[in-house]
Amino acid sequence: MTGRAYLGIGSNLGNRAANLQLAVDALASEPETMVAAVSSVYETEPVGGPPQEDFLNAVVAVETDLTPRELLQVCRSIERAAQRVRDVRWGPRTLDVDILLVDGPPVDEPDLRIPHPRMYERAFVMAPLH
Ligand code: PH2
Ligand code: MG
Ligand code: MG
Repeated sequence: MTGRAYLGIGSNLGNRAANLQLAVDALASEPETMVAAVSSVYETEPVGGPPQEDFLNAVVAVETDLTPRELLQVCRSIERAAQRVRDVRWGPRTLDVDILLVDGPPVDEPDLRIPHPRMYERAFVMAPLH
C-alpha cells in the first residue's frame, strides 16, 4: 500500500464515539486500507445546516492503493454500516466519512472533489488534520 489518504469522520446522532470507532475499525479490517494514524477526537459545534446537536470529529490517515472512486465506495459502505440515512443536506448523521486528501492529482467530478472543497475553512477538519 503506497498511497496516503486522509479521511474526515464525524457523528452527531446516536452513540457518537461508537460511530467513530466503527469507522476506524471498518477501515482497519477492510483488506484494501490500512489505518496509519488516528487523530484526537474533537467535540465541535455544527457548522451549517439546521439546528442540531454537537458533533464528534476526527481525522484518519490511511494507506491504500484504491483509486479515489473506489475509496469513496468504501466510505459510503461504512456510512451505511452505521445506518446513515441521507435526507437533509448537512443535517444530523450517525456517521459521515469524507475524503479530504489523497496522493495524486486533484479530483473534480460532480460527486467527488479532492481536496475536499470546504476543508480549509472548517476548524472541525483542520484541527484534527493538524
Ligand atoms: N459536517 C458537515 C456540516 N457541518 N459541523 C461539524 N461540527 N462537524 C461536521 O462533521 C460537520 C458539520 C457536513 O458534512
Ligand atoms: Mg461532511
Ligand atoms: Mg460526507
